[in-house]
Amino acid sequence: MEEIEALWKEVRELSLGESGRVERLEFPPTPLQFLRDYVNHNKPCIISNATLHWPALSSWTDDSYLTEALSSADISLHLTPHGQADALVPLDGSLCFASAHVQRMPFPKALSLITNNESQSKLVAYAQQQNNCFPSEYSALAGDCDPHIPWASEALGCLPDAVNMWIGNHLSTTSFHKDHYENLYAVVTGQKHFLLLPPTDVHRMYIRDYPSAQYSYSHDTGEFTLELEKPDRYVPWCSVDPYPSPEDRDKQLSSFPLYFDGPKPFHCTVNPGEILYLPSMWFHHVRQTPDSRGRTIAVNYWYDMQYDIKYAYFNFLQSIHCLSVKTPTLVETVHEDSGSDAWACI
Ligand SMILES: O=C(O)CCC(=O)C(=O)O
Repeated sequence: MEEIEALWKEVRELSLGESGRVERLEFPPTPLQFLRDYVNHNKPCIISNATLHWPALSSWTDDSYLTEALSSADISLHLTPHGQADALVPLDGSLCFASAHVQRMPFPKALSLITNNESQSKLVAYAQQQNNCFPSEYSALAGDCDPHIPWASEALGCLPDAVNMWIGNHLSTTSFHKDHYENLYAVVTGQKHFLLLPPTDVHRMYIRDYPSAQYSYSHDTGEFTLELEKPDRYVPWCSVDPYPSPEDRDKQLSSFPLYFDGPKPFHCTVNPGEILYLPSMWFHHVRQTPDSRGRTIAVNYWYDMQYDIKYAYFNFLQSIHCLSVKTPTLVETVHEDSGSDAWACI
């Protein structure tokens, strides 16, 4: 295990830096600079003044512009009781991987559900369809943003595989996960807060298989039900909640010491007009602060990643099963002078 902890340290010392901050570029890089300094190093950065020419930056702050442009568009809205779509939630005494109730509805109705801040409401709506929804469901807004990010497309040698729209409120949260894409994430209004961990920190995420479950929402009763998928299906998912509730805090800290006691995650806030380069395979957790109209809007561009030697190394690392060992007898047999939270690699 010491070798794996040394790896976390070394990638920070040699490449990512030890401050826990994500580098900010004042202006978009050239394709060469982007490729050489960030993509090749699998290193995130934030690019300021990246989208100032997009009409979206001014027009999407106006609800009536959006509802008129999309008056006849149906969009996919994700509904959950607490704002955590695709996340671990308790069911019958254990945790399951719960997917949101997804409903297609006219955009004006969807926007009013997203920005509905009634404190007694038990429903959190998040427009977060991830199937290249921007050019399809939101095609009326296509002229408000660039169809791709030119310096990124040139550096990566391709156009994006998918462009997605994200419209959420202060409760919308995305739990820790990773994607097999190079991600250019542009915030249009409101702010997004990311926690990031490099792929080399995979063992700190405690990825486990969870039974998959599905929320259903009844508009008549205003209640959600959550049921396990039939036939059973298991989803490998990160176990760590980096912002546990006060009641859950001690349990999280003691169950996931490698996350909570290890190097701090990279933390950044992405503002309107900025793009986060989120490299492929990085673990990310996302929260948001809405604008004065109660919503955060972002558009992201997923580019295919290179399945190269870094990918092969990562798969190898992930295949080494490290267990956080709590049983003193087992610890002693594996690593004589370890503390009570020692590790075994098998
Ligand atoms: O904005 C979010 O809530 C999540 C974004 C995300 O996970 C992604 O772009 O891969």
